[in-house]
Amino acid sequence: MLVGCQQSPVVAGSATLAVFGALVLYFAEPSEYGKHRSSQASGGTCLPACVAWFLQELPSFAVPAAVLARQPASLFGEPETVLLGLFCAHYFHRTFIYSLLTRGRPYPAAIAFKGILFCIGNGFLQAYYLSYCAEYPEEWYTDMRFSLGIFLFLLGMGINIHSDYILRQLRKPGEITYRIPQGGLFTYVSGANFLGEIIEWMGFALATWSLPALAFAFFSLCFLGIRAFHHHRFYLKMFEDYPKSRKALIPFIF
Ligand code: NDX
Repeated sequence: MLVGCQQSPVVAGSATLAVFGALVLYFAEPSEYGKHRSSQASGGTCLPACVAWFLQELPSFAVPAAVLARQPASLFGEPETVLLGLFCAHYFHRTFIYSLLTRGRPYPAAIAFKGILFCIGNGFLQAYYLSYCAEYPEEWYTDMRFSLGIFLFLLGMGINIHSDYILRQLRKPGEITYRIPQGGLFTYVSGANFLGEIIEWMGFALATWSLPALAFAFFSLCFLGIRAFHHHRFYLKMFEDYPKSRKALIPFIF
């Protein structure tokens, strides 16, 4: 079946993502999982972290991968499919590697459920746009936006994976204690993994030059930026010897 591009769902989906980002900034409340799960919320049903992250992130991989698999073979190697492939690669790692390695505390089922809905929506939006709406000129691979965007995407992904690795090493399997992260970009900021992920999605927005990717980068900046700030505040409260020069998200600045 041939699917054509409908601009209105693309604009509506992107606007919804941006509004979600703005709401996160407006309410500025910590998302109640991990170190910000309040004791009042502790009665709710929880899932093992690996199960929750696997289920939550799976749609972000499966939906675009299914759309990609339906593309005609003639489009393989074109910028649209390569860029969608990169999106799938990020979520392949998050779903099948990060989830299975995590040493996180049990995760609230209600948040995992909302996360699943979010990942279905975002996965579909990015996949639909890149598969049915995006049109790139032949010289896109040599365009500065593509080159710089891919560089930032890979740099951010490297920072994100390395920082999540540092966090994982702070615990033995089965432990749920918090320690001060050291090394890598944690030397400069409390939210090093978040900084990496934000750089990654900004790079993706640049390389795709698309409204949905820009909206997702904006959402990630709001959601992860505020989370980095909440983590920083948590560390300052919890550890008297927390490094004074360390910032929340942006080295030397904030
Ligand atoms: N999942 C993105 N809002 C979210 C799930 C929740 O991938 O309705 C956004 C994502 C969703 C959210 C998602 C979207 C908004 C939702 C929300 C639920 C409600 C909300 C839908 C989809 C909503 C409105 C109303 C606006 C619509 O025990 P623990 O877990 O704390 O252990 C941690 C451990 N750790 C330490 N261990 C020892 N010592 C320490 N000091 C430690 N500090 C941390 O490390 C974890 O096991 C692990 C990482 O913890 P943390 O807190 O640093 O990262 P986390 O937030 O768990 O994220 C993990 C990775 C990370 O790489 C991050 O960049 C990426 O996932 N991520 C996370 C969230 C969103 C996102 C990416 C994105 O927007 N791109």
